[in-house]
Amino acid sequence: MEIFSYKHEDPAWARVASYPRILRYFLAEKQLTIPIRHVDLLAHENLRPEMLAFNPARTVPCAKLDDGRVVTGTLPLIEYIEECHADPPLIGTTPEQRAVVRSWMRLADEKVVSRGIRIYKLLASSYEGIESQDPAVARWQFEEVRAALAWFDTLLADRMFLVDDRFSAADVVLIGGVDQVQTLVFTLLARGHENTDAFRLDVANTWRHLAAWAARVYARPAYRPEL
Ligand SMILES: N[C@@H](CCC(=O)N[C@@H](CS)C(=O)NCC(=O)O)C(=O)O
Repeated sequence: MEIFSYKHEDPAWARVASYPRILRYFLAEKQLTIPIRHVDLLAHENLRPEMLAFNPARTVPCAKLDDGRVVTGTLPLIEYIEECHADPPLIGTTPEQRAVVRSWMRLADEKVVSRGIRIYKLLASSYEGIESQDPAVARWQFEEVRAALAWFDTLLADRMFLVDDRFSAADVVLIGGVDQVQTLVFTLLARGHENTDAFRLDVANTWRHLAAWAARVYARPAYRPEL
């Protein structure tokens, strides 16, 4: 398998592309080294005809399987890698564990990660002419993210990690989202916006339980801010 993905050289900006970073963190937790071919999103390499023919969904990360077919979408890719490399198990060892972890992976993605990326696409100059852009819609999505983080904060009041007090791929997905949504303000600053306060989030000083959970993830040997 060959993975196609993207990483900005500046770690602060690397956090903005949360899906590629989630996959890098997942691989680090699995202690796996799989070749990653760089796709330069800023140069729109993903939109080139040969890339679109291979990956019509156009997003990264994606992977070319040994049989030549493409797997696209971070969650399906993580699930595939877990199936190929069972140890250490990050999704689960029983059908029930896997079902529960997958449902929390999906919730973290839907409520935080995908919204964070949507906000970025609504605002970033690199998506001009590619995605519809609207700061008002971004602002509304941002409030949805804020509500989702408050929801996760309440849930995490009495658990160590998202599922069964055991670190799992669901935590990998959520931390990628939590890191990303706190960097959205860079996007606005880069575009010369002066009033960036509307997009500022400070998890550590806002949501006690979410912050304590994040600190537990940050303390894991495989986690590195510069991932
Ligand atoms: N649903 C996809 C979304 C991935 C995504 O939006 N990736 C961004 C980078 S973080 C991307 O490839 N953007 C390029 C584009 O949309 O043209 C997933 O789960 O992987």
